[in-house]
Amino acid sequence: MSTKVAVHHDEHHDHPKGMKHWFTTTNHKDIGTMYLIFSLIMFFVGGLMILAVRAELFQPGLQLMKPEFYNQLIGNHALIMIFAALMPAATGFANWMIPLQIGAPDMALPRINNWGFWLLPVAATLLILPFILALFGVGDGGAATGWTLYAPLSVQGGMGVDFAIFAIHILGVSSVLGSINVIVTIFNMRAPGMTLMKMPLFAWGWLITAFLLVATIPVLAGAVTMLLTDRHFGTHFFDAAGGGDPILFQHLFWFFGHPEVYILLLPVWGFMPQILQTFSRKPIFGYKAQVFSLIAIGILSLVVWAHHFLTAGMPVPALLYFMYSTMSISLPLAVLFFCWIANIWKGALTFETPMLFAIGWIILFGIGGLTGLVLADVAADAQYHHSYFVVAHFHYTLFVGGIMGIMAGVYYWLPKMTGHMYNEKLGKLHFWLTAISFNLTFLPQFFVGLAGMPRRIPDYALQFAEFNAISSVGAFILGLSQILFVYNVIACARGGKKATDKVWEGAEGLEWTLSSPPPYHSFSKQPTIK
Ligand code: CU1
Repeated sequence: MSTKVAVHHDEHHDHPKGMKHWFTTTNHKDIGTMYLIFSLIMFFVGGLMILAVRAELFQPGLQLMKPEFYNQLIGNHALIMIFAALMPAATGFANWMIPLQIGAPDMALPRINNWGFWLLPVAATLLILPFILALFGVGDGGAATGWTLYAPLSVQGGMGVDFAIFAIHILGVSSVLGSINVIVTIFNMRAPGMTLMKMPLFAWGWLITAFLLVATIPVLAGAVTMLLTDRHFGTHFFDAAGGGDPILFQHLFWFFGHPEVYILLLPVWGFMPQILQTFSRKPIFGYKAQVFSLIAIGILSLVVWAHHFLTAGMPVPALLYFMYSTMSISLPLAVLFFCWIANIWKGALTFETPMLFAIGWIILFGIGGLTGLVLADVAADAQYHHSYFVVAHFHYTLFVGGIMGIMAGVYYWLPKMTGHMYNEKLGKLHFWLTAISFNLTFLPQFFVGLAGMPRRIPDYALQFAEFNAISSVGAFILGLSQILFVYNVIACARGGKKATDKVWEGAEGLEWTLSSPPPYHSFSKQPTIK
């Protein structure tokens, strides 16, 4: 028996043209595209901020800016990269792919979907506005507290902290709306026969991501609201003199902050196996093992938060608990790594740009994972804490695991989204420049960190000079290389060689999971359930 799944019927509606179209669209592909474009723009805003930081750190001795402004750049770089670049990119893919992968005509809540997106530019404006106001002599610039907004510094900080708090509230509303939409879509809109254990792994990764967001964003919203009332309404939640506790803020923040790391990674872990199987011409290895590992990591990520402040003072049993629970995440994560490697093992490999990014991603993200294991060690962490080693570690996880992963997805799906092929030569050049300059930037940071250089300082001792110079040169090459990416994406969207139905020669219907209905056509056709 064969059941035809509902096809798109957008053509039959009268759509407004121009900007009004984008403000009112409920089409999941349109909204997905807006998320991806927004993400790309903010990637450059956050990138420019950190290039100014790397310019300051090029050599010891203050050169370019006041320490206060330096701190503002560091904190807002992180806020923008996490909330305005990485999360929207993953949400953009969710909008594009989840309905197609599970055989739904659109997302379940299309108008909320539109609203969820348009909250983002508002929040991003709030993050950037204090910098612009400061140019006109109003206020003292953005939050200078780091993205973590730790009390008591953030209680005393300037106007920028209020902007950051309000931006986080709006970003949180946007994320929760998007997450509810993903959960409702997956639970209610799957095509007949598409059971949960047949869903493509990307939908699984996002389902778990959505639950994590719903569980943790309200805690962050509560924490920054308490911060707001401490700042302006005389409460003392985080003020020891008034009976409060500054460490409480760290607990609340990282109860959100640690799962946030997995929120950024789970969607990528979801689609990466699809890329690996396409370019190794082998079905996904260990589908069920991967699903259960994703779930296990999602659950574990909720109970390990205090490893971010092991040195803040905790009873020994708590220290041991947070150490062992953190380390236990490496078990399901290792299962995933072995599945990815087994997927390409003895495959008929070809190395198109998405595959280059995928393989570079496995290797470099592996370094991020292993150095995380090192940091989880309570005894050793006393040495590493607040050093540049931590900065290097989380860029191997978040720049590689997040951004390079997203780039693999962009190159993989771009032909299907635009109907055109991107320039393969430019894509490969972009990969090699990115991978090499990334290592040039962040490998030295492991060494200066181990040698004792603290993070979040605008100046440093003379013995760290060489490694910092190398790191700054690497960062500028890394930044410039991304222009190739933008050029390639825009050129692909505007024209070029037509993409074929199958796009990737080796895919042959293996694009999703073998157990799922393979969509053999372009994305505008729905899969047929046999
Ligand atoms: Cu963490």
